[in-house]
Amino acid sequence: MQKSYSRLLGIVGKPNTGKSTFFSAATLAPAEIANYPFTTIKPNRGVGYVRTPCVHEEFKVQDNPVNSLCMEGVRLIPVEFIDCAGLVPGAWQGRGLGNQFLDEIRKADALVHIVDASGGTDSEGRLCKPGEHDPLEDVKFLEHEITMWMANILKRDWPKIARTAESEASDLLTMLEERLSGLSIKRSHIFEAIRKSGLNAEKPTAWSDEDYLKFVDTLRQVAKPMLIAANKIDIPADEQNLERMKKLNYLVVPCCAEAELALRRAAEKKLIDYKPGDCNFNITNPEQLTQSQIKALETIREKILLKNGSTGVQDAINMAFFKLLNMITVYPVEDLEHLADHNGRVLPDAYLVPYGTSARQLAYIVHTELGESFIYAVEARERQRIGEDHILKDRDVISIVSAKKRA
Ligand SMILES: Nc1nc2c(ncn2[C@@H]2O[C@H](COP(=O)(O)OP(=O)(O)OP(=O)(O)O)[C@@H](O)[C@H]2O)c(=O)[nH]1
Ligand SMILES: [Mg+2]
Repeated sequence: MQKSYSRLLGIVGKPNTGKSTFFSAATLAPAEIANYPFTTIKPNRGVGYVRTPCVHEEFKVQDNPVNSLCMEGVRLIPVEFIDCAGLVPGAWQGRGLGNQFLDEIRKADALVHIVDASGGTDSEGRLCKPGEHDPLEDVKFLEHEITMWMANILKRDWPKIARTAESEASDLLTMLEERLSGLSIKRSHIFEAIRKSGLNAEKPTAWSDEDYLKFVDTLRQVAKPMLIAANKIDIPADEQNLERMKKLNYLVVPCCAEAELALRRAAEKKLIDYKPGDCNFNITNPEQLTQSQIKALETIREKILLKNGSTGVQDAINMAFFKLLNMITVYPVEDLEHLADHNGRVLPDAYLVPYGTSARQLAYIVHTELGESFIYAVEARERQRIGEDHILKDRDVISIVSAKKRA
């Protein structure tokens, strides 16, 4: 069993855009939802799933999932979400629930920005006529708030860090790494941000205020990658909004969080057959539904699923893990013959790991002891022996042979 969830996804945006609705749809955890700003005051945390085709059909076996679920050939791997309080302009200076909100995203590895694509909420999240507010402004403002928040955290120590990096042996990367570790910012992120911003890491004292902000802004993009969930697509709006958002260089996923929540709740009560992310559903128990409930479900089918291919919620989650964070799925097994663990459970675990993970790193992820006593691994599809440095591929089934035991 994977003890800790591999990554945390932050659900962010201004108030009243549907963050808690998205969160609830993704996790089925209760969260307060209402059509006024600042409904969420304390962040909600919960577990949802990444969806991927399971390998059991390809290997022609029946599986017994342990750390994940398998529904009709779809493997659902748990991941953690945090639903943040809404953010208003000036939050980095403490406006609204500003600093509290920003503190919540410290631990997030990637962000889903829930934008009200209908333009029916103003910059503070108050209801207005659809189309009255330009959703592109929300994208710019959120980038600015997060960058300024990060810049502010580092600002006090920056002159000293820059001076020390130049005058002593201690390098800039190490000092920034220490200072920023509480924000889930890694050395590789800092390295990448310096490289991308084209600044001279040998002479940080020469960086202007503008250079410093450019570095922090780049660091935000690298360390807190973000995609846009263009929510409330059920409300008729200017179709150009989506196109204009895509030009901002983001992954943009059209969404109807409200529809996903309705479908997930109906599926939970076994009223419909629906897996998160499906393109359609079957009503299984019509006698338990009122006419108006059936009508509402049919409207979702017609206006959202048939039109857009899905509600977009699961697509946004999958894109966050597979595209923004570049993760893959791997299935470690002990018994290569039966693709089972030591209890005979077939394909028990599916792990989400970053692309670039080696066979030995996987062994360490499964268990420290297994990593330490690693000898070699076998890839089940080709039945090929692989060495410790072998880089794993998506949907690999891997048996690890160690000096102590197999896994
Ligand atoms: N039409 C439509 N309304 C939605 C959708 N998603 C959420 N809403 C509505 O938008 C309003 C705000 O939803 P919440 O989920 O509470 O929004 P929030 O972003 O968490 O708001 P705060 O916690 O106040 O920041 C509620 O009335 C929801 O029912 C959607 O896809 N379509
Ligand atoms: Mg909320």
